[in-house]
Amino acid sequence: MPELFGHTRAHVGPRHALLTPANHVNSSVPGITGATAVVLINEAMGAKFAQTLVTFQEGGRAGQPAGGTQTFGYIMGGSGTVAVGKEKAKCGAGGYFYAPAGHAWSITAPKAGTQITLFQKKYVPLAGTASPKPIISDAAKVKGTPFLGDPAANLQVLLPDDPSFDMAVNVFAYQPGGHLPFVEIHVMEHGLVMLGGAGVYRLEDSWYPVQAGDAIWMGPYCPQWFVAMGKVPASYLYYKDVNRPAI
Ligand code: UGY
Ligand code: MN
Repeated sequence: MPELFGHTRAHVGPRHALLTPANHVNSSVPGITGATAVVLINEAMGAKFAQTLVTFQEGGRAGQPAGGTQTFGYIMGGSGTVAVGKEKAKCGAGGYFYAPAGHAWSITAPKAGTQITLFQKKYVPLAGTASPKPIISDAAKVKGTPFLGDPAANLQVLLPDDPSFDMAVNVFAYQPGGHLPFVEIHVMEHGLVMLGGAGVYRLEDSWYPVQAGDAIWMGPYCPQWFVAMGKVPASYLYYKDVNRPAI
């Protein structure tokens, strides 16, 4: 029981953070009813996006009217009806949606216990490029590729690789012992949630044991590396900002 006597695996610093399910505290968020919402990452932490975990009771609802914010939602478990603009579909675990800025979205009729991770960011338009279109899809339909040729690290890119998008969301799955090939240091931020398995995440100069349900913020230039440990594959869902000028 690591939380006994005030211990925690969590850490919150200026360039990275780890939050575990044992640290969760609910917030009341406009547009979310009949559900708990935990704002894991947002501007108050130093990030330029928000990552929120929503857990529905029966009859719960989440949604937002059209505005300047874009929303990506991923169903971690359970099911519900997703609507983005005029599109509507029933989605189960692995289902996801993307609501561009200017499009309302909602999740209704959730099975009790359904959990969704939301990544939200103010959209930055790119001159001469049209805005992205709404998407409702399923990760099971997205083919993965070995990351930099390594079959032990499989990457699924859930949003189109297209300059109109200023955010990417991917699923990374590692065989036991699979790891990032080198310590990455880059300008892009990440928001991440462990979907399954376990491993060790290096963030700056600290190494953290992590497991399903843990959430991580990596700010710009946060040195990062991951190795999957244990006897089952490990996977995580993660956000990153992309496709915009350096200055
Ligand atoms: O897309 C990425 O930057 C990815 N390789 N980073 C990560 O998994 N921490
Ligand atoms: Mn990275």
